[in-house]
Amino acid sequence: MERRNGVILALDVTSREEANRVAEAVRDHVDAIKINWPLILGAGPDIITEMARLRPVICDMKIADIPNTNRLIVEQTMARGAEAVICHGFAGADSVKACVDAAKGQVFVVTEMSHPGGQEFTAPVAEKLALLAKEVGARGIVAPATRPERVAELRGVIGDLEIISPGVGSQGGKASETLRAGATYVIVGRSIYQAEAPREAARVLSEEARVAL
Ligand code: OMP
Repeated sequence: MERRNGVILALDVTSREEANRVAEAVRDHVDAIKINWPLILGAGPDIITEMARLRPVICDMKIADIPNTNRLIVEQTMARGAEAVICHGFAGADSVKACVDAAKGQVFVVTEMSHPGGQEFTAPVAEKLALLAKEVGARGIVAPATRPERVAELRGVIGDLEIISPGVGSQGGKASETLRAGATYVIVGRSIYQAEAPREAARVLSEEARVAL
C-alpha cells in the first residue's frame, strides 16, 4: 500500500451493505481498510476479498495462539486477499514468527494498547513487544495515538519499521500529533464511519495527516 493520505479506516461496522456504503464513500481519502471481528462475523469472511477490491486490507484478528494455529489463521486470511494482519506479541516469538512466515512479513504486532486498560498489562512490556516485532521480521507495530509520547519512544526501539496508530478521534488522540510523534499511519474508525458525512470526515482527517507527514 502507498502512503498518500496517512489514514487507515477501521471499518468496524457489522453488515456488508454498511461496509460497502462507507468504504465506497471514503476510499479516495484512506490508504487502507482495517477489518476486525465485528465485520468478519457480521458479513462473513468473503468481506475481506470484497473490501480488498476497493483498498488494501489489513485484517485485525489480533491473533494470539500457538504457532500452528496462527499459521492456519494467517493462511486463510491472506488467501482471501488481505495485504497484512495484526497479531499480539504476548504469545511469544515463535507464535509471532509463525504469522510473519505465513504472511511473508506483512504483520503488525500490537504493543501498548490505546484504551485505558492498555496501561495495565501492555504498557510495561511494550518496548519488549516492539523489539520482538523487529527481531522476527514483522512489517511494523501498533502503538497508541492516545499517548503520542509512547509512539515516539516505541519509534526509538523499532527504527524504520512502520507504526500504525489507533485512538484518533473517539478515543481522544489527534492525527497530526500522532504522526509528528513518529507514526506512519493513523487508524480511525468511529470518527469516520459514524460521522454524518463519512467522506467529508475522512477528507478532513487526511488533510490534517498530509500536513503533518
Ligand atoms: P475507533 O476508536 O473507533 O477509531 O477504532 C479504533 C480501531 O483500532 C478499532 O478497530 C480497534 O479495535 C483498533 N485498535 C485500538 O483501538 N487500540 C489498540 O490498541 C489496537 C487496535 C488495533 O489493533 O487496531
